[in-house]
Amino acid sequence: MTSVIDPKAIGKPVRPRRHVRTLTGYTPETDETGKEKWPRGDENVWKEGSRSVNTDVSSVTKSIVNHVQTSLARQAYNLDNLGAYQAAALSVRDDLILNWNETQMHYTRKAPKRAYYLSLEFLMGRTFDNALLNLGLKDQYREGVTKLGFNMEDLLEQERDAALGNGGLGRLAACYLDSSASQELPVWGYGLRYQYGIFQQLISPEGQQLEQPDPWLAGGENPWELPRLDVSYEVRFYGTAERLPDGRALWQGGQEVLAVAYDVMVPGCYTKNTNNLRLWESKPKRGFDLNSFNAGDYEHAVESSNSAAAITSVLYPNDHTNNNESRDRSQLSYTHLVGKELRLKQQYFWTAASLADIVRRFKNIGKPFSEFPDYVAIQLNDTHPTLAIPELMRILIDEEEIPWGKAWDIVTNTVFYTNHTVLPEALEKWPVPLMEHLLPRHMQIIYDIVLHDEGFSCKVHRQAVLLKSTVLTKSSAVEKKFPGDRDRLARMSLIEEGFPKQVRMAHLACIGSRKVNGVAELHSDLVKTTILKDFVEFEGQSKFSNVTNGITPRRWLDQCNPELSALISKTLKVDKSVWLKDLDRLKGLLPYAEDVEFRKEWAAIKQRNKERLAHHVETTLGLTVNTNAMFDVQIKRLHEYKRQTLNILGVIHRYLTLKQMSAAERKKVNPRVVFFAGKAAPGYYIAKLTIRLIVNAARIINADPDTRDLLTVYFLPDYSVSLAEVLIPSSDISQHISTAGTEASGTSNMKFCLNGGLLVGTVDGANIEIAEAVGENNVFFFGHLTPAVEDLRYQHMYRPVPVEEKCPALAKVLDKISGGMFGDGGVYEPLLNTIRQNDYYLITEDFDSYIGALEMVDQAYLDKEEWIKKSIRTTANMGKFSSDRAILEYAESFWSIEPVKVT
Ligand code: NBG
Repeated sequence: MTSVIDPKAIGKPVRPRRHVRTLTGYTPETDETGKEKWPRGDENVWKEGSRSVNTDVSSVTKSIVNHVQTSLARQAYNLDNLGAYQAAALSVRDDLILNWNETQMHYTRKAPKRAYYLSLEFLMGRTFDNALLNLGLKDQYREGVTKLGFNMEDLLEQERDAALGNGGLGRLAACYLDSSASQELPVWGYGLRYQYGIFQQLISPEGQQLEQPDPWLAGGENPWELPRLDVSYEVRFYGTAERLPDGRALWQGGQEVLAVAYDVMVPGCYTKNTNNLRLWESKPKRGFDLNSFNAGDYEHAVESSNSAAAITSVLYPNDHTNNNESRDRSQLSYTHLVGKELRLKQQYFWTAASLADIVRRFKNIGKPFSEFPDYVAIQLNDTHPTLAIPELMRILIDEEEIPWGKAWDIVTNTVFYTNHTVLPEALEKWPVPLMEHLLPRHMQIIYDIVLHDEGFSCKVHRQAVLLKSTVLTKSSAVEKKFPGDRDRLARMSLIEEGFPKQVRMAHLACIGSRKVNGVAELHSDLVKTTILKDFVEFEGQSKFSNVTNGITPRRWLDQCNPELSALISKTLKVDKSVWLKDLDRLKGLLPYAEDVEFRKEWAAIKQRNKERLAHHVETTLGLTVNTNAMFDVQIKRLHEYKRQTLNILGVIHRYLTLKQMSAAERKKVNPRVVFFAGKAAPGYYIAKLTIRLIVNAARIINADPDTRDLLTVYFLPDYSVSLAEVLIPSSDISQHISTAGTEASGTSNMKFCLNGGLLVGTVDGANIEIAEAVGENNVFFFGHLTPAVEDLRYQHMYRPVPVEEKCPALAKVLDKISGGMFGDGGVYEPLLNTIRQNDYYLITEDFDSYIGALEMVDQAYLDKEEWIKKSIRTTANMGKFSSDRAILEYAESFWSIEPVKVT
């Protein structure tokens, strides 16, 4: 016996651990006759021991009480609402796990082609209610919880939102997961398990936005996830990449961290299919750096472990602005230096872990890599996961020893790219020196794509490989098609010249993908005619298409507006399990627009939803809301292009107009309550000033006895999915008023219309398709159209006309603000100057027609019966905007996957 331990072995497992799979992945072996063998022990004992989903009230209560006793170690004596929520959630979790387990087993057995949705953001919101509705167990749980002496609504309020996203892009990803499971499609999501989601927003007494971290996991265990500590991969950063003569490279050294999986169960609606969202958490490879530890350098030892853990610690708030004035100077250095590297690290960490997992699962099927695209489709949600392209190349070439041309074929038949913005400032670019430092091998691969064939033509590349020529002229394929067109070569290059040079991620995503799509018709056209125009000319139209976004009617109607959902089921005489998955059935409501009784019920539900919102505002902010007024809502991220500024300037204009009216005139005015909610990126100075203006304008306007019955304004802090669920069903109108051509799609517009709120908007994004679907007479459009925007901007630059001349009504509003009507006018000057000078977002151009549209809204609202008819017709025609339709388009036209029903 020896007592010596080799220091090199410390921290390493005694025996090398194979990747051990628990819960999923095993499929039964068969005997000679083909009959499945029971893997171990007595089959009957196992079967007697297993349980199925709780479906009756008494098994529900039993399971909740069990969790109170054992999981929580509490009793009826010391159980509060939070404890009761936790016990009930754990009970639902048990049910979800049963379905999830069966689903994963079923998919593994069937080995169908699967799709993977890579998204840096999943804005899931709360899970409890959604899970109950999808399982069809809401009533049983409500009854059970009541029997145990609790109130279901109170328990639902205990859950914290999972806010792992910024806005539309992240919420879209969540809707798509719901639809994939509901449509029984074998789709997995891959994302990051941030310790901190999007920041919490507070508003100071002066009206300033303050940010506070969102430690959403701090409350203890999150019942909606399964830690899978056995599923982990090593991910490398930095180091050196040495090219080998055979075309491979050896990437070594640098930092290695561990990616550990957490699985989030995604239940489909009225089906057993329960899909998976796998979120990665970063951990140090060993507890900490043992060399430093042994040398007594504890600080260094802990530092390196902290740096690994930091990778998934926080979600980045998106802060793209089109000029430096908009940005807080103090944030410039921070976001640009430290933040940039960490963000790139996040992106690589997540794509590398996800690909390692996808490749492992594919290898388990035992097929050759040439068939990879027959089993795997990878959807890039925007450019954030674009590194998946060089990473898959790296795996195929360096690890699987597949030649370049074949590898490129595999990649370009597997990957699909969705673009979510054409705003130039939001297109991702990474400095070449940073990429070279952090990901030396990937930079080599990107250069290889540029050098050998610019990635545009495998044929050219194969020739290069055959001829063993290492250097083909840069962009040879493009050069061949467009000889002498140097500008085009420069425009299309993956590398943008400059100091420093930058990698253009949208170009890489485009050439490495099989299909590229935008998210609404207008947006997809703009993608093809602006940012990717050269690529369309080079590769042809067929690679580029449109999939208009969609929303899940489960959360955005049934869950947030249960009374309306019940009325629809009663009226259509079909169970909600049917129409919620076949949303075109809403068309059946159209004839009822003519039915007085139905209209009464419809209006009464809207009224109760307004009261619910008023109650929420009262209990959270202590403010009283006039529920007899029209509710006018704008909720979205604060951004200049979304023009919350236009809205608040319109509100002030309305206020000034009211002030000038006689008492008799005021009597004829339609009372209005305006709600705003949304977060500004912490470093986005101009957007934060807009919040400040809204809050201070609200303070003055709401206190004015002359007008307060007719106009009040609220800024509801800390916008979230859960807040949206209360706001959306209550709206009479909602505002989607981006400068034409800037909002790729918008998805809250769909949610409002589905709930019978009418839309005020510009001819932009999905507004256009909504108007087509519901009828233009049911929406209130205004403003310049996309083709006019560039010319107007040019005029602003070179032939500016003063606001006083162009738009006197607006000039008056701006003067009042400068003059101090809402507190020190000087504070707002930088915001007002963006309008007075340059006016990039065309507020001076659209103001008059915006006010005109709001007047039309007032007119239309006078005729209440006609208004309700519009509301009913709007809901009835929203079938197209179900995320089920959208996900089926992706499944059929892009991924070529089919439903795999779990029976
Ligand atoms: C956003 C667009 C929205 C769109 C969502 C979802 C990004 C980069 N884009 O208009 O601004 O609805 O994506 O597609 O977040």
